[in-house]
Amino acid sequence: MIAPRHSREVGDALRDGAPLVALESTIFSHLGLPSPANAEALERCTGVIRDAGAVPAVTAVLDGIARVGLEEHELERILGPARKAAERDLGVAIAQSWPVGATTVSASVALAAAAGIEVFATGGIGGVHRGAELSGDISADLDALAHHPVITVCAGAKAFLDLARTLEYLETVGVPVLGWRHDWFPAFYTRSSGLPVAHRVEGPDEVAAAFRHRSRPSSGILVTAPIPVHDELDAAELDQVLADALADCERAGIVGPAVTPFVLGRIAAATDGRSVPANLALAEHNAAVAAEIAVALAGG
Ligand code: PSU
Ligand code: MN
Repeated sequence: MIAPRHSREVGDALRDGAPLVALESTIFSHLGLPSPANAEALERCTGVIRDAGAVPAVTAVLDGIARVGLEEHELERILGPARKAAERDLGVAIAQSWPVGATTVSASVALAAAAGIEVFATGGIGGVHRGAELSGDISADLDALAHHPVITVCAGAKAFLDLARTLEYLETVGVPVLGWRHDWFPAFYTRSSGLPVAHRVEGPDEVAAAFRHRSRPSSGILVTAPIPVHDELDAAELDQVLADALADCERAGIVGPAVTPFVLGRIAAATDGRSVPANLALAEHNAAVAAEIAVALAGG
């Protein structure tokens, strides 16, 4: 069993029952965002969690040790080169003493659960890939949401995935999808994918209550918070960018865990960095929503 090491601050918060929000590290590494936007994203996400009265807990593997909460001077290590670590890779990253393992959503919810943290914020989750009926490519994020008692707050998933099948998968494995003051599953850069979410919620108390009364103690909940209105990008323009990125991926013969970082890189390049402010805004917004939920959970 994995027993992550806490930072001093996270250990204190856990002992005191103070609100905590876990964060992944892939989004802040070169695999998720270009520099220096990745550092800004980390600063804004941790800052907004603190402003709301909660404690941020960045997950990672550093020098072969699984971590929940990093000390201030360690944060810069996740901004540089890192190896992508999904949940199944955690044991290997420890066994092989990886210098920097950047945790994905699946690894982060696993570490959060192991530490006893119930709320996690990210940008977008992985999902069922387009063409998965042939490739079988379904992100381990979805299985992890179903198997760890953690509330994940995201801005939906990027539309290079098959969002309809992603929602079907979540229904099958029993993960409730709660739209944060919104009726539609968001598509990351845009507020609505055109696909309805199972339920709409109006605030943190409703999410906290739905979590407390879930039927399976070991499973999680997905909260989808759309990108703020003034940060939303143009859907038609994005469709072309996503189609080109997927075609490049196929031509390059990229498969497996390399697919998502490759496609993310092509999208960033094709939008000439214009997608980056939107990405930062939604990540910060999700962290703020997660902190509100963590505060509600701690107070109830
Ligand atoms: N989608 C994004 N940005 C990201 C990721 C996904 O818009 O940074 C990262 C997250 O860490 C997510 C992972 O958990 O990619 C999913 O990878 P895969 O599709 O290989 O499961
Ligand atoms: Mn995959």
